[in-house]
Amino acid sequence: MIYNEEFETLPREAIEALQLKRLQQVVSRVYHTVGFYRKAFDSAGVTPDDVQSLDDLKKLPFTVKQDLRDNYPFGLFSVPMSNIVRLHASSGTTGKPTVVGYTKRDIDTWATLMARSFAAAGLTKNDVIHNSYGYGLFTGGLGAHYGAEKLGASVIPMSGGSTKKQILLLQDFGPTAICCTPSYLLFLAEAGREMGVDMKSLRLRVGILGAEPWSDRMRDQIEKELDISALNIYGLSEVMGPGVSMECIEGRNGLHIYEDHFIAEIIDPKTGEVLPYGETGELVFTTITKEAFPLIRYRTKDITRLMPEVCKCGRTFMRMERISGRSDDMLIIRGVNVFPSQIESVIMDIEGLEPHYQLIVDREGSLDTLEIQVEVSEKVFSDEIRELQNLEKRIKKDVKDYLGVTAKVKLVEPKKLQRFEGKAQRVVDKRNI
Ligand code: DLL
Repeated sequence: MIYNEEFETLPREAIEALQLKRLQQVVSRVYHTVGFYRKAFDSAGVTPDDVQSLDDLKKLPFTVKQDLRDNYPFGLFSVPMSNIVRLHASSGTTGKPTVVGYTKRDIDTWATLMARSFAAAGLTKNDVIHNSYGYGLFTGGLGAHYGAEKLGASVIPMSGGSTKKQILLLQDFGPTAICCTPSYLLFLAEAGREMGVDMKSLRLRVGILGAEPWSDRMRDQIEKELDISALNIYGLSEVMGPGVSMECIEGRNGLHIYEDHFIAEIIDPKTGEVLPYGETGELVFTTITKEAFPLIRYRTKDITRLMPEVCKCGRTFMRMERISGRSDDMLIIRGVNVFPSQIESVIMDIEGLEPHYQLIVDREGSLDTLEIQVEVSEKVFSDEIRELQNLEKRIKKDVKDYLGVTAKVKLVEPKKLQRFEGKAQRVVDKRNI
């Protein structure tokens, strides 16, 4: 079902006309209400009147995470605090969190976009949605919650953690959909099996999974272990939270960007130049309807490409490909660039390995080194040493052949590596420790 048929199936020209009108409004508003933008536009020599076409967007300066930090906590809000009804924050790895604010209308827009996302996953008011995204400052929990309610579905506000209880409710409440990170769903599947639960016999039909990079191979594994359809949802707190884009169950290939609310661009992360449709680069978003915290040309650091071909589901919004990584997650091992998700794809193609891995980056002399730690299945673990050595060799060879990187490989016994309730941390960087 298409939740907002009148918007989600607009012809291309109508989408672009709507985007331009909304872009002009937001650019003028931030120029007059947010000191940071006025200064940034002035020093770039542009005024709101210079935006006469969508192409003119590229005249505007970028906004980056550091700008949010410099204006911590509320400096980029464009409405008085009395109009803010909700705050969220993302912790990040260093320093102060990034704070975002919402007006009443922003919360309603967000709920609508999440309801759209659930509908794109084939869900209706008759579904029961088990929400294991964390509730709190993280946008996952409340974002999915409001969307599920807006759709009219029954929502189970489970949040993360309490794994045994999660399994119990999955059995007893019979949810038809689950929201969590893909890595946590695999962990739940494993925990369920240990409790003697047949995870395939649950009523679950679909997973709305995101908040971290994951590969198509990981999707296959999840679908196999739980007998569900595993769909990809994307978003970031700065832009709104989950529900900036979502894969549809009909296409299952690329995520529809909600273009009536966000304008996406792909740029070369090194030069900042806008790349032609279809090329891979850094995703940049401009929000065109947000009231409290509009963002102009925000550099996400997420790497993907836009897919202009029309999807078979009938939605006309442009799709983005599954995120392959973040520009700041990219590893450079002896000059070769690799993303953790590429390593994930290679190792998950090899029989006998579990979808639990960690990448240890270190330095020997002046060279960076990579060690792949990956769990083997119970069955392989009980094999002879020689078999394990062969498996190690195979991983090394495949990683070298496909990615051009020489890595050390360490096979780890089942269930040895850390599990995560939220976003998985795949890379341990020992170089700066
Ligand atoms: O992770 C919002 C969210 C919650 C999205 C629940 C989906 C589901 P942040 O904590 O601000 O917000 O982190 C945003 O997470 O820039 C990406 O690097 C990454 N990310 C989010 N969704 C995906 C995805 C939420 N589907 C950052 N695939 C983003 C890959 C994702 N990476």
